[in-house]
Amino acid sequence: MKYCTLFFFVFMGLVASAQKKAELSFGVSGLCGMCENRIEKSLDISGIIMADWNIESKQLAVAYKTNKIQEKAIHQLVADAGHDTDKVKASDEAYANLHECCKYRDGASCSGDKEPLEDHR
Ligand SMILES: [Cu+2]
Repeated sequence: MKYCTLFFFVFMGLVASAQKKAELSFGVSGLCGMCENRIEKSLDISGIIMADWNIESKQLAVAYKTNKIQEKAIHQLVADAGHDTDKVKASDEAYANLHECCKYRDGASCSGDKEPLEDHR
């Protein structure tokens, strides 16, 4: 009986830690499929359960574990990849690293999600 009680508490502990997750959605600047890959890849880390950027609405949906990462850090990761979020602006340096067609601040436009070949002629 004693062991049953112990297992019960261990089990409840696991359930509780597994439930420490949250979801959020915020705006992220970007243009094309390459941006989508870049944004989602920037959140391909431990603690992030799911990251999905919508190219039409420019909204990024994220599911994450609150004991591993904080909301602010998520914004920072995306900004570090060169994309402005609702709360954190990308540094000029990070922005400069973007592909030419992804420079959303300068009115760039992507032709679909293909990489333009005539770029560095
Ligand atoms: Cu792009």
